[in-house]
Amino acid sequence: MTPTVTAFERSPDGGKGLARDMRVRWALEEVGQPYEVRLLSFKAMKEPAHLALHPFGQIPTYEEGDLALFESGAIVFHIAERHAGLLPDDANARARAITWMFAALTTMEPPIVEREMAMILERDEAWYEQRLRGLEESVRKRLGELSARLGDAGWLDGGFSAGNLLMVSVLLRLKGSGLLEEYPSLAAYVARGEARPAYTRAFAAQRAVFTAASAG
Ligand code: GTB
Repeated sequence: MTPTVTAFERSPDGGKGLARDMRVRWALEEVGQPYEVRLLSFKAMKEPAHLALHPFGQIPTYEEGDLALFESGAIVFHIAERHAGLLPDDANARARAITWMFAALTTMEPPIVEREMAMILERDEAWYEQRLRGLEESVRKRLGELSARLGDAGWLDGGFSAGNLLMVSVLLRLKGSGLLEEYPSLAAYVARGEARPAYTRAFAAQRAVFTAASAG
């Protein structure tokens, strides 16, 4: 059964692939599972039909037969469990890959998002510069720790996995900020993710939505 993913009809990121449908598209491309996309306006995301799928009125959601999921991490985990390629067979290696999924979403992503939100919402506050410096230090701390763990390996904990897919997806939000670039091994790690054919296909698909919306 072909799953359906929801995505922004017009992504505020201008087609940079930063919205969270991108990680789901990437996971589906990695495992070779075709999918359909239902595009939603901000208004439609808050209407009953979508709220029945997503209690918080957000994207992405994932529908497959009578299964409906929300939360990008849970969706990527579901895809990784149902298909070969994103989680190792060895039970311990699999548990470690899942640990990296949680690390990406609960340790790395929050300070990155907090910094982004401050840059959008708090820019006019008198204390903005000081707060921004503090938030950047929080992000640097995590990047330094992650960089130390990655060392000169290609991927976290062995081969490419759902943990690496989510970690690269999260770090991509920092691309061009200067912060990621302070850690060359992490910048190279992100570039390795972006170079994967599955990533390229997923990126092109979400970019095509933005291009079509801009033309229309
Ligand atoms: N924890 C949830 C998950 O992982 O699935 C979070 C889902 C979420 O934040 N969805 C966002 C959304 O639907 C889109 S991805 N927002 C609309 C709303 O809440 O009303 C977050 C996002 C949005 C825009 C950019 N951007 O423009 O760069 C990047 C990321």
